[in-house]
Parts: sequence; C-alpha cells; structure tokens
Amino acid sequence: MRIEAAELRILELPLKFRFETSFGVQTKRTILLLRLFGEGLEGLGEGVMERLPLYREETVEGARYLLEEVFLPRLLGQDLPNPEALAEALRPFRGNPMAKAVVEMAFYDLFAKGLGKPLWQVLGGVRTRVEVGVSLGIQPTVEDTLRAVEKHLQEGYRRIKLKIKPGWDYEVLKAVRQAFPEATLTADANSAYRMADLPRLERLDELGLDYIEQPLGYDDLLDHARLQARLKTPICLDESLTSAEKARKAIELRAGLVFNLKPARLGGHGESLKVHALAEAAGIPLWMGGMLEAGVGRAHNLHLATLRGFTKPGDVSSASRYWEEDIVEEALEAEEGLMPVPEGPGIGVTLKLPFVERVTLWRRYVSA
Ligand code: OSB
Ligand code: MG
Repeated sequence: MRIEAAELRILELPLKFRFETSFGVQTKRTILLLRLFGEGLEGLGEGVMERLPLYREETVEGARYLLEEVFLPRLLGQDLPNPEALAEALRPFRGNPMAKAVVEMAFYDLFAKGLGKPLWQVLGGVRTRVEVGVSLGIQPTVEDTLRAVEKHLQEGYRRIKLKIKPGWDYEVLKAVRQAFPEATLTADANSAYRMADLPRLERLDELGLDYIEQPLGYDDLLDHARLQARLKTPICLDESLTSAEKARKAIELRAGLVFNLKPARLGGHGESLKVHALAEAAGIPLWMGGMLEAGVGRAHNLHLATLRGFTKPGDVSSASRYWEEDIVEEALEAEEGLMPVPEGPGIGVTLKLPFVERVTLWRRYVSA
C-alpha cells in the first residue's frame, strides 16, 4: 500500500461534562486528526495527547511537529507492504508513541480497507461486541458521585471507575460501595500517590475493588511492584505501559496484575498485539482504556478490544456521553453495556466532513 498524501488537522471539540482527575480538569479536547490517502482509499487516525503534558509527556504541538515535519515526509510515496513496515520506518525515532500511533493506526485502517476487511478481523479479534464500563471524574460531592454512579449503572455500564486522589478516595469509594454492594467498582489515581501514602492505599483493600489503576508515578514499575506486594487488590497499570518492553518488565516485576491497554499510548496496534500476547501468556487480564476519544479513536479502540485477552469492561462508553455531535457519521452507542463494533472495511466509520470543517482550528495537506 502506497501512502500518496496525508491531511493533518487540529480540531477542538467541547466535552458535555467537566472531567476532573488528579492531574487536572478537561472541558474540551484538542484533537490531532490524520487522514492518509492511498489507492483511492482513506485511512483515519486520531491523536490522544493533550495540549499540556499532564498525563504522559507528549503534547498536541509536539506530535503535530513530528507528524508534519518528520514522520509523514518519511512515509509518503513509499510502498509499505504492511503496518509492520511502517513501524520499522519510524523505529529510529525514539519514544513519542502517541505521535507514532496516529500514523500507525491510520495506516492499519488504510491497510484493512485495502484488504476489504474490517480491522477487527485483520487484528485477530474474536467478537463483534465489546463490554463497556464508565470512567467518572471527581465530582463536587459524594452525593453527586452517588447520583452519577446510579445513572450509569441504570444505563447498563458494567463497571464503574471513579477517579481518586489523596483526600478524595476512601470516603467516596466507601459510600459508593455501601450504596451499590454488587457493582463492579474500580479506582483510578492517575499517579497521585507516593509510597509514603501506603497506609491510605491499604485502607482501600477492604472495599472489594476490582483493581486500583496507576496509583504511583507515571513512569514507575518498581514502586508499583512493592505496593502490589502489600495489597490484596490488584494494581492495574495505565500510564507506565508505553511499550511491549515496559509490559514485559511489569510482568516480570509483578508491578501490576491487570493492564489497561490503550493502543495510542503504546505506539499503535502492532505494539498492542505484542502486549496482548505477553499478557495472555502471563495470565494478565486486559481491558481497553480510553482517552476521551472522538469517533475515530473510539472505533480503533473497539476493533482492538475484540481480541481474546480483553476480558474486563473497557472505557469505550457511548459517544453521546461525551459529545453533542461526533466527528463520524456512525453512532457509536452501547446497549445494555455492550458496544457493537462498527461494520464495514477498516475501522468502519466515516468522517462527517462538514462538521469536522467547523471544528477545525488548523489544517495542512502533505503530499509525496
Ligand atoms: O487515566 O484512563 C485514564 C481520560 C483521559 C486521560 C486518562 C484517562 C482518562 C479516562 C477516561 O479515564 C476514559 C474515557 O472515558 O475515555
Ligand atoms: Mg487511567
């Protein structure tokens, strides 16, 4: 498949809710959107980096620079036999998995379309619907939290994840646990704790959480392993897993007994398949993470989540939760906690171009 041209855009999309985590508040998303053109087909990719490096180090501006000035010029005009060849062409450049993932995933879409197959089949998926949970931001009060949990359980979400931070953890989780004794409940700290917080984290053990997500440093494995040895509740790694190499070390150290897999954090689908294989061999359950993606990123995540190792509900909730209007034509909506994977070749969604145009802040066409 020859990539003949590319279009890079930066979009701004307002969120329907205020999303507060231990690292900040989000009210909109700034989205890097890539369209790759080849053989009369179009492949789509969506960046998950934010404007500021508050989750991982990458930023929209940094990724825009790398894609526009470095990655795309290197890839355009080349005849790439498969997505592995594209990953190989970008290998000399260190790190920056999120920037690489934008083009790698867009190429997977293009490649699958070239084969006339849905992406999930090309990736080796085994199902056509994905179990979904919901990630709820820090709310103003415990009462607001209870109301939000009840609403989302009624909507059919199969797991409730609450964002926590020191001072907003045990009490709110305890209240939710008491009100909903049967709910599958998890907590995501986004790296807000230190080892010195051990007594505070040990208290969470009594709440029957399915896992505690990324309590410690955003790049840490060793302290997580030490913490895991002290907790009954499984630790789930998110931020720290940026490559299959990191996953291998996490497994060896027992730094986490569950993995949140986000293809965009790992550099794309190819690296995700490697992590999937390692996790499966080690008996580590996976679930599909989310980065508040719009329709393109969400569709990619859904296709990958059809693989056998994704045995826990993912953060791939309905698009209508996030947006008044999505950037794709297809409605990505869950029903009774199950999200159907979009049908058709590739990721199975098409851009709603007039709307995309309206929310575009910046646009650049790159040709070979
Ligand atoms: O830690 O999983 C996270 C959103 C942005 C950045 C990091 C995270 C999240 C979420 C939201 O938890 C998941 C979603 O609904 O897309
Ligand atoms: Mg997380």
